[in-house]
Amino acid sequence: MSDVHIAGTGIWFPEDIITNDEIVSSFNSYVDNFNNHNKNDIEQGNIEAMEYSSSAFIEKASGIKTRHVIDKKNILDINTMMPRVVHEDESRLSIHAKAGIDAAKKAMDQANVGPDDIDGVILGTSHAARNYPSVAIEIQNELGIQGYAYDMLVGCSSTTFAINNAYSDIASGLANTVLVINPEISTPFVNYAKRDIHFIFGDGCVATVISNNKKSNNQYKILDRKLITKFSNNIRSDWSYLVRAASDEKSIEDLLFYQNGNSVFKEVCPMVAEFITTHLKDNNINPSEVSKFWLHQANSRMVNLIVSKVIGTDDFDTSLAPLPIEKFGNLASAGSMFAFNLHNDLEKGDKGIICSFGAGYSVCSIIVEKQ
Ligand code: CO8
Repeated sequence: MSDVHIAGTGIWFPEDIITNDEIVSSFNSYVDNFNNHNKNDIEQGNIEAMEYSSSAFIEKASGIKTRHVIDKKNILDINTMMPRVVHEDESRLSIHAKAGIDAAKKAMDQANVGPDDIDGVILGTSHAARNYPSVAIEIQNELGIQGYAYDMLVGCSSTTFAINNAYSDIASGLANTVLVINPEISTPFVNYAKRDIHFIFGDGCVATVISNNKKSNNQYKILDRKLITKFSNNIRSDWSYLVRAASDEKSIEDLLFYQNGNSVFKEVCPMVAEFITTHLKDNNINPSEVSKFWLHQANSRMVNLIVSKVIGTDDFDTSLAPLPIEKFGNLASAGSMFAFNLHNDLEKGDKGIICSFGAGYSVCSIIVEKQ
């Protein structure tokens, strides 16, 4: 079998930026409104008063300083508290396709491939913009790519699981080059009135060309992949086509993203640290030989804790585990490959590890070597 490479990557993110102070100021105005409006009920003990959020908490707990979003104005407006979009329909490109095409073109340029070189398109995301037709097929059509295309959903591991599928397709002889696209437009699904969630997510998209052809000057050979899933209710989204037919009462807010962040933190960190350690050991790679850890960007403390467990010390240079979360927030499954795209200046022969973790739970690590 010929070697399979990451041949190029590209990212897209919206121009609008929200700082912690801005998101906190909006949230706290909502809290004032809520508490004033419900003053009597709060005093009588029927309703709990809402508490303020704080920039200091957000930066300390998550590492996030800013996030790029599709619609700053409406997210910060306490009368909307969500971005405004239009319904998907056949008159225009879908929001995921627009982001995906932009990132895909950059990845194809970097990989030095054109539409004729690509045999398949795999789109992985945490939230489908619609049920069908597949957005991957829409992008395939726009870019003039032949072959096959499909969408897949694996929460925060959608990107790495999609890269894994691309690898398998190439290794099995089904394809030579596959374009993987991961749009994560998360902000429409964030409850901006929830104190423990309102600051976490940003919008963005990453695309990756996986290939057995050697056309790129910046290739990373995929040495090995490892995947695991373990069921957990700690990160959930219950929104689906079944909502229309459900006979029990739930509000839209009940169906949005929710999590038990503290349990996720406690359960996932040791799980991922052990997973990466075992994966490296299985490949006879000492953790000290890893030049870069491109990890899922859920929380900077999680990234640093996982890396310190794997390498056996918390005394390491911050460049070892890049943290685009500081600027972009949590980009759901796109985070690890955003980190890769922005920080992949390794020397020939250097090794690195890409690892996602999140809803499911789902974990995937990919060991790569710079060519
Ligand atoms: N401001 C001030 N104080 C706050 C705030 C706030 N905004 N929020 C909570 N607090 C308070 C709490 O009330 C609590 O107070 P007390 O001690 O009095 O009870 C205190 O701060 C500590 O709260 P926590 O224990 O909850 O705080 P943590 O230190 O655990 O930090 C985090 C919270 C940042 C959420 C952290 O737990 C975390 O990042 N956990 C990991 C979560 C994670 O990795 N989730 C994965 C999600 S992404 C994914 O899998 C894909 C989903 C698909 C995308 C969805 C898009 C919508």
